[in-house]
Formats: sequence, structure tokens, C-alpha cells
Amino acid sequence: MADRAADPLVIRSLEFIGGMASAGGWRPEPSFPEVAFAGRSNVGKSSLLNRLIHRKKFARVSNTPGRTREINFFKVNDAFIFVDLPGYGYARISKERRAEWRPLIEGYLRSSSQLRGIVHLLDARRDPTDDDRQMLDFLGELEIPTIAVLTKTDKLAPRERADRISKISNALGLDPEQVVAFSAVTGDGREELAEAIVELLAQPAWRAAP
Ligand SMILES: Nc1nc2c(ncn2[C@@H]2O[C@H](COP(=O)(O)OP(=O)(O)OP(=O)(O)O)[C@@H](O)[C@H]2O)c(=O)[nH]1
Ligand SMILES: [Mg+2]
Repeated sequence: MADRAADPLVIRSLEFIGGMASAGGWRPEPSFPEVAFAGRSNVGKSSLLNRLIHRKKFARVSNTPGRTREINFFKVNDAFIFVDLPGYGYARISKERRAEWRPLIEGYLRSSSQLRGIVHLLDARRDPTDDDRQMLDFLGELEIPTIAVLTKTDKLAPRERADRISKISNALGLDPEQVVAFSAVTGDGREELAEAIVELLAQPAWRAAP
């Protein structure tokens, strides 16, 4: 267990504040800084969030990928908000439903004057998919500050690790140093990610409300 005294993100309070189900639908007042978590369905967003906040089951971990269609808001320390975005790219749902993430996420972004940035999760074992690229292009177009995280690194053999990290970083056009290698199982990368998120939260809002 990491030394809690050195924890860059100490969790003092947590509150689930609700879900946004459609573009233009309910969302909490944007009065606290927000960081949102994006990635393919099943990539490990909810598991990463739980690790980050030192809880086992606060964000729901799904056995049924693609089921979470809502954007979920969690208030942390009465100071900022973590936003669990719905996973994209689940192959077994219809094409129309696969494309649903975009209007919902656009609707979220349009109403998020306090957003500081996005944590984008990619599976460390796989090359970025077309859906990942679409998401990357989208985030690039918006010029939104993004932290790239490779998940499930516990599933890599130690000798594969550096290779996979450099291969995916390359594919993303990033330096391997800029990418956080993470495992929700071992907690590897949690401190590094927490530090990056705390830094992001201290930045000015990504853009003012329209
Ligand atoms: N070995 C391993 N398994 C993981 C890790 N992170 C998540 N998983 C598993 O991957 C599956 C999906 O995890 P979730 O956290 O629900 O993924 P998600 O991205 O929130 O999925 P959706 O909400 O459906 O988009 C679960 O069976 C998790 O236990 C990890 O770091 N290591
Ligand atoms: Mg989830």
C-alpha cells in the first residue's frame, strides 16, 4: 500500500450527484472544477476511478460492457467533480447506439464551463482502435487538455511492458513519458495519475461557457 502521507489526492469525502442521460439533459451546476474520464467500453474507467478514490465499488464496475449510457458525476472533497463518461465502441451494440456517445459527450462539453481536462484510457494490450482514434481526433479538435492512461498493465508480462507502452505512445504521437501506465488491480500508476489530475484541476477552465 502506498504511503498515505505522500498521497497527492487524499479523499476526504465522496458523493454521487447524479447522471446526465442526454445532450441538453440534467447535469449538475458547473460550479466546481471537473475532470472527465473517457475510453472504450470495458477499458476500465470505473475501476480506475475506484482506485483513484480508494474505494472498492463506488463507481459501478460492469460485467456487461456498454451498459452505462449516462454520464455520472461524483463530487470529491466538496471541491471538484469526477465525471465518468459512457464507454464507446462496444462491438455488440448497434451502429446507431455506437454513435450515441458523440452527441451526449458534445452536450456535456457544451455545458461544462468548469471542465479542466480529460483522462483518456486505452487498453495497454491493444493497439488503439478506430473508435479510439475518433475520440483522439475529437479531443484534438477541441484542443482539450488530455492525460493518456494505459490500463490493465497487470495483464502484460514484464518483458512486454516497455514495448507496449512505446508502441501505443507512438501511435498516439506522444512521448512514452507523457503516458501513465496503470493497473486497477495492483494500483500501479495511481500516484502518478493522481498527481497529474491534481495539476489539471489547478489549471484555468479549458474554455468559458458559450
Ligand atoms: N486485470 C485487470 N482488469 C481490469 C482492470 N481494470 C478493469 N478491469 C476489468 O475490466 C472489466 C471492465 O472494467 P470497468 O471498470 O467496468 O470498465 P469500464 O470502462 O467502466 O466499462 P463501461 O462502463 O462498460 O464502459 C471488469 O471486469 C474489470 O474488473 C485492470 O487494471 N486490470
Ligand atoms: Mg464504467
